[in-house]
Order: sequence, then C-alpha cells, then structure tokens
Amino acid sequence: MYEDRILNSALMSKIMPASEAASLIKENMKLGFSGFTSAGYAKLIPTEIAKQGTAKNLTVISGASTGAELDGELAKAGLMGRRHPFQSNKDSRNSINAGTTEYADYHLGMLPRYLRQDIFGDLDYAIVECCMILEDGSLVPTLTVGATNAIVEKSKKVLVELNTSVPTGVYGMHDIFNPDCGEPIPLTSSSQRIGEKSIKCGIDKIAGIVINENRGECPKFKPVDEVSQKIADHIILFLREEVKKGHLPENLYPLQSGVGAVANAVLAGLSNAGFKHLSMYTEVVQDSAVELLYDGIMDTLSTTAVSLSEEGLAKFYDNFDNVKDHIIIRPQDISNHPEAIRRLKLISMNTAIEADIYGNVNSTHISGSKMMNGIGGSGDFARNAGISIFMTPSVAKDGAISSIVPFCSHVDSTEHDVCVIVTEQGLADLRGLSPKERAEAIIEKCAHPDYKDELREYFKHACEVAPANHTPHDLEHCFDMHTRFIKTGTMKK
Ligand code: 0RQ
Repeated sequence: MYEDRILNSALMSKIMPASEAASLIKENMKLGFSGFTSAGYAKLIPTEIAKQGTAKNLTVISGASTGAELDGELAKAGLMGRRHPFQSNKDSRNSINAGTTEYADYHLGMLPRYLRQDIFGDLDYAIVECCMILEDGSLVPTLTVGATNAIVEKSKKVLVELNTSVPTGVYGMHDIFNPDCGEPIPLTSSSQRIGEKSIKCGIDKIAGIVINENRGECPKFKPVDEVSQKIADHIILFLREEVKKGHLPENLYPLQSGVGAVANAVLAGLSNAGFKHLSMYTEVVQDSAVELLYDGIMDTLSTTAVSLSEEGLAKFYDNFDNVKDHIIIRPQDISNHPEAIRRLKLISMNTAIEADIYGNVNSTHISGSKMMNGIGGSGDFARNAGISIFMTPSVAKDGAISSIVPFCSHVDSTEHDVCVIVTEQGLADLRGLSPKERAEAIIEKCAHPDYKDELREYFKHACEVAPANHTPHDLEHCFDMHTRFIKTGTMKK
C-alpha cells in the first residue's frame, strides 16, 4: 500500500500503530526529534507518549521549536525534564519558567556539532517525520532538515513517522552536507546544491514506522498592521539608499529573515519595492517569502525549514512544480553556518524583545528572567551577516513597556553584532558610531515619544555621573524602567 513511499519491502513489517511506537519510550530516555518551527516534526508518536504518561524525565532535542503535538503535549503531561535548544510553545515555556523543565538554549547552528561532540551522549531514539524511505533505508524528510541528519547519526534507533500528506515530489529538495567534514563549505551562492538528497540511516536502525495522513498544526500569522508596515517601510527605504550609495547590488545580497508577524510584513513589503532577482539564505521560509517566488521577485530560497500557514501550504502544493526547483532545504548547521553567512554577505533581519541605548539586543528574556523562546538562529546570523538588522515595535503591551531601554535586562546579541535598529518610529544605522553617538541615534530615531524624555534624561545623567565616559551608565538606575514595570505594571512614570 505504501510502495511509493517505502521503497524496501522488508520495511513494511515495521509499520506499527503510534501507541506501539510510543510504548518503546521509557523514563529518562534521550530523544531527538525532527522539526524546525512548525515544519517537519513528528506528531502522532509524541502525542501518544504524552497520553501513555509513563516516560518521565525525557530529554527532548529537536532542530528548533516544534508544535503543540510535541512540545505542548509532552510539557502538559509533565514528561519533559530537559529541552534543547529552542521552543516557542506556551506550555513548554510555562514548564521552563516554572522550573519543571531544565532548558538550555543556544545558537541553532551549533546544535549538530554539539550532538556530534557527544555533549548529550548517544540518543535512545530519533523520532523523525519523513515522506519516503529509500531502498537502503535512507530517509527523505518533509519540509525541513533542521538537525535531523545529526540526530539520526547519534541515535541508537529510529522511529519514522511517515507523513503521506506531503507529496513524494519533495524528494530532491533537500541538500544534506556535513560541515564538520574539515573541508571548506563549497557554497558561493545561495542557489548551489552541494550534498545528498536524503539522510543516511540504514534499514537495521529503523525500529518502527508509523503512518500519519495529516498535516498537523500550521502557524497562523497576524495580519500586517500599521506598526509592522512602518517597520517594513523603514527597512525598505534603508535598503534602497544602500543600493543608491553603491553599498549593495541592485538585487541586494541574500536575505535572512526571522519568524513572526513583523518579519513576515517586511518580506511582504518587498513585493512592491521595485527589487528583482532577490534570493534568501535563511533558516525559515514563511508565506511571504514563497509569495515572492510566485511573483517572480525572488529567484532562490535556501532554508532549513519551509514553515507555511494552512492557506500558504495549500497554495504551495498547488504551485509545487513551478517552485520546487527554486527552494533548497539544508541542514541547520549549513543554513546557519558562519562561513556561508559571511561569504554570501547576508542582510539579516531579526526581531528583538528589547534593545538598549547602546545597541545591545535582548531576544529571549522578559524582565531579565522569564524565557520567551530562545536565541534561535538570530545570533548565528547577526554575528556573521554583512548587515545585521534588529527590528521591534517601540512599545509592547499596549504601551506599558518600552522596547528601547537604558540597559537590556538580558543580552543575546551584543552592540558589536548589531548594525541597525529599527522600530515603527524610525531606523538607526549604528555602523561607525561610538557608544554615545549610538545612544543619541537610538533614542532620537527609535524610541516611542512616551519614553523619549526619560531615556534622554537617563543618558544625560549617566554622562554626568558615570565613572568613565566611553559607555556611560549609572548602575544604580539603569534598570529603573524595568523595576517600575515589575512594581506597577507599566514602565511609565
Ligand atoms: O506577547 O503574544 O502575549 O502579546 O512578546 O512579540 O511582537 O508578537 O513578536 O512574534 O515576532 O516575537 C523576539 C519573541 C518576537 C521572537 C520575539 C511580547 C509581545 C508578545 C511576541 P503576546 P511579537 P514576535 C529565526 C530567528 C528570537 C529567536 C529568533 C523570538 C510577544 O522573534 O523569539 O530571532 N526571537 N530566531 O507583547 C515584554 C518586551 C516585549 C514583550 C515583545 N519588551 N517586554 N514583552 N513582547 N516585546 C527563527 C528561529 O530561530 C527558529
């Protein structure tokens, strides 16, 4: 029945219900899952593990975040003892912030190397979504590679969730290459293919195959609002100016874009900005990037995950034959590799939770302590891109929080890795500016009018009282806005 997807008939006997696969998972096991954002994660097996409820204290590793059926269910069932290296699900976030799940988040591009360096030891099972298993047992992933190749390498056994809602035509979109081979990565453009079309596994390693006919949960995007549109407009104007000055070619350099509503709006804004022959070298492709392919504005999308909304996915499969050859899905240690990012001179655009007046960026923690999602790939790109842009609405929570603060309550990307900060208020190009010049640019161009005076006062006061005048700070008062928020529910005086 699945002859077009399981090419070795000996594997047919390994087809089993999700409940049987889940019963193989025991307390204290280390599990590696496929998946990167809402693309390509196993759904039925983790849901069953949660339902059975016996496999306590699991270590859960996946390329990046996954969806409700995995992170959500395991966290709600109280089974997730440890989680690496990224999540964005509300239940797993709650479990982390309650201290029930120990969470270590780190640069996504480093996860495969940490796996191969044995930081976690051998994994008991890889639980991976695929759309085909080839004659020799090699696995064809669905719409992501993420860290699946490294996870399969490091796992004693593999459980495959064969997703029949994904067309077998996906075979050929992946490009599997191990950058830890000790040789330069032979990539000089985002459109090059350098590796294999499938993930080596071996028939004996496959412990079970579970058939899943459903797509699972798709991300939903907030519609483009006025704030995200203004941020997009500032970035597009900046890019146009950079082209005019001769700093960028007419078709720009490859773009990297983070996930979320603002990132989606920026890419949507490129559709009528007059640019042509654009390319992306990124880790996640959302709806608006694929729209640029349909419109003939984007030539190539190089990514580790194609993560589309329900409507976006339906349209993608309708147009599949036209776009398939323009999309390359790579492992995350290639999509996020410093060597490739630096060589291709990327323009990276990521979202910040807050930025401080000197240009440090917090992408992960609310009020210094509460984990939101994780650094994800933002640091991989920010550190190595040609131009690294961080964007954020100037206020959060209906204006009660300023995203521009005197000192970030947690720092993920330092002032040295941040070229541009942009809010709906304006864009500050920080390149070549000293810390005091950066403070003036960020306060005057990016801060919300409700918070400008306090930030100006803080900066002036810090310049007067700081023990040195290079990056002036008053350590007694640099968190006044944060502590006022904790005490009163607003940063406003
Ligand atoms: O909370 O949902 O309760 O309203 O943070 O903020 O504005 O909806 O923006 O969804 O793009 O997320 C930085 C978290 C932004 C994300 C972050 C609150 C705000 C809202 C979400 P509500 P928005 P987004 C590629 C690159 C790190 C990883 C990364 C992220 C919620 O982009 O995780 O870049 N980035 N990866 O109200 C308190 C503030 C706040 C705040 C926003 N200053 N204080 N709350 N919020 N600013 C992808 C991968 O790596 C896989």
